[in-house]
Amino acid sequence: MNGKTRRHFLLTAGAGLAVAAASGAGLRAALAADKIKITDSDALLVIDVQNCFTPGGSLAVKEGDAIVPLINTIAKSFHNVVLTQDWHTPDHVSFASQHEGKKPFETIQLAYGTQVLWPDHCVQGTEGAAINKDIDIPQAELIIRKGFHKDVDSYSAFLEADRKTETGLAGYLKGRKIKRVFLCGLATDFCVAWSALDARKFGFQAEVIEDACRGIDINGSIAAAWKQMTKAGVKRIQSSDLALA
Ligand code: VGL
Ligand code: ZN
Repeated sequence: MNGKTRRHFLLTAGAGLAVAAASGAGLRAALAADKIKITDSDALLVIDVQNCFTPGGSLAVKEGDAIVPLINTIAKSFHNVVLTQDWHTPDHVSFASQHEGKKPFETIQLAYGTQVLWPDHCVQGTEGAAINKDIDIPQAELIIRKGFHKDVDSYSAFLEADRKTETGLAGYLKGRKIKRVFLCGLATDFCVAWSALDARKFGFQAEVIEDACRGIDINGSIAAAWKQMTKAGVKRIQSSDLALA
């Protein structure tokens, strides 16, 4: 082998080794090393996966039920899981039916700011407010209900729409030494986004699992929500970014 041929042989052999190392078990290990590992100081927040928000419900989110199997799979890797339930009085201020001449998806001004008006949904104790029957997360340790004050809405699982009244979730998570929350559920542009933004406000790391959420999308509200979340330091991830059990 002359010098030139030998150098060519070494380069070729070297490239072959690199390919071998990057395939099969080696590749799987290399990719797994990059994935997000879930620990006991993490919690999964499963936001509002309720009958009213899934197809057939009064405020149905497109494909709202399609995320249920994925949420169940993701939840298996978490020790700490909190579910939320939108939980309104029958005469709730966020219902268009309570405002003469107003239709769903119009807005009104309330003392705490602009309120979108919705079809009646998630009324306390009704079938529409129940968690989707296919959600299978037996280890879930807390169900936090929100929006139960007649005159105040609460998209956020942390803070009501007056931006003052706490639901108690931040205190609970701090008491449990949780540092980071992962969010999934409904709807990306309302309850998921507001909860993720408030998680940051209360000092938690927050990561939204995009493919485990679905949105309502009123006049570009999904894109606007992502923009706001990114600005606030909320990470936008996919379920494939997680090191799942
Ligand atoms: C929600 C609108 C009204 C949500 C709740 O869960 O995103 N959206 N109430
Ligand atoms: Zn609501």
